[in-house]
Amino acid sequence: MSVFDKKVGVIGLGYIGLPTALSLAANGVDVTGVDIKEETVASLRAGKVTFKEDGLDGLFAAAVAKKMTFSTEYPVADIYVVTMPTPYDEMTKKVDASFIVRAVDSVLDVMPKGAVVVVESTVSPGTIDEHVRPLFARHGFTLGADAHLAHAPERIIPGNMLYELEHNARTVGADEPEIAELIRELYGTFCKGEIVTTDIRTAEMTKIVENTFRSINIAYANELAKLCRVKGMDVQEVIRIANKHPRVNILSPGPGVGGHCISVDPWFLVGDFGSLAELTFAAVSVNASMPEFVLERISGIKEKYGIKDNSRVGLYGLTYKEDVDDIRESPTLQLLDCMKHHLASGVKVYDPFVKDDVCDGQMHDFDEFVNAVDLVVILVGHTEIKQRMSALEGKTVFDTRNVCPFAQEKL
Ligand code: SAJ
Repeated sequence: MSVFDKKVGVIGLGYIGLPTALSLAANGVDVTGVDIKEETVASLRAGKVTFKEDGLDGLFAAAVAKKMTFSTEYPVADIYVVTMPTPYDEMTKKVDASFIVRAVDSVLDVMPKGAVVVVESTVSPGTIDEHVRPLFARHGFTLGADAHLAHAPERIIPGNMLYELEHNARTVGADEPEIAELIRELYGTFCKGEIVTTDIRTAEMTKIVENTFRSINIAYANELAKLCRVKGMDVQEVIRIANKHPRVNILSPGPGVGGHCISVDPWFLVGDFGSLAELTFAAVSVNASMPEFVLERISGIKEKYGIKDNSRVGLYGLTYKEDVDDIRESPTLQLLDCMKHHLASGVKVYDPFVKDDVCDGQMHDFDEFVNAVDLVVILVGHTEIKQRMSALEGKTVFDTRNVCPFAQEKL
């Protein structure tokens, strides 16, 4: 039997689950997308995708033209792909597996014998053994006999998700080689990249390692920004030149690290391995210190340019990075938090992607925002600001993203 004869349930229709479900369906797999949020399912049933991403509307149309349904109920299926969020516990820094556990529990309530559960969510190494595996026995299943388990962590980057979904290499971890093959075939319906198979624990670890590697690289860039500031050097120029070396590739400094991956996953290593994860801890600490560093810079710049009132300071950008509408763990929100602690609130905030009011001082019109302030702090390099940069001429600009050619102040 091929995967085209199987029924697939994708559990959780968020940033990862929705594009994955749609890609499977658009390529001929019989998919039911499940989300417990009624408004998500209602919106998708009404033909409206739930977040912005290049190409998502087209993929949605291609999927619903084939075998794609949406439901709040867990279906009877042959393969379940679980794409639930995995936050970390603020106190212990360990992964919070409760969303996955609840989802797999609900799957096991309806799952027929012989089905496969694929955890796609990012988890720290050992999470599946500790939290997911025991659930099967509790529901009367024997793994490797009448139920199967796999881990296929996603790798797609918001902003370029659909391209990466199709072209990135992937990892599939499973206990049994034939299950690894089946899941490789499933992802192979839309993924043209190499699909590597391994065991579950290695798959868990590689995903965390990938995001930690990026976090450490960004932390190095951020540390360099601080060092260069002390010596009055331009960090961008230093990195640009250093990166001409064939074996050097330093990422860009910024106002902090946000999103639900790079800012979260490295903490799992810190939570699980303590002082053994010394370098990782140093890196996440440097990244976490950036909003405070930006706040100090803003104070200095206000003094230098005689800007007395915070209400004349405008923060451009609220999302965690450019051209996405996701504000989770966003550096701007972290900065606003720091400002509150320092009783330095009152600033204006604008982001073209954030239509709801999510913070004090938020404005919804670009021109009104620019006209209302003297100092513009660019915190996100959206295409919008790059295209409308001339509107900032005559203002004091503090550019934390290296997008404004005439900024008086840089990171
Ligand atoms: N950032 C910098 N400097 C840089 C690059 C990024 O400050 O040079 C900041 C961004 O502005 C943002 C944060 O880091 O605030 C994270 O953004 P990102 O673009 O680095 O990564 P994510 O979180 O959007 O996606 C990452 C990707 N992981 C890697 O590149 C190793 C993606 O492939 C993963 O699928 C995703 O995490 C995930 O879901 O785990």
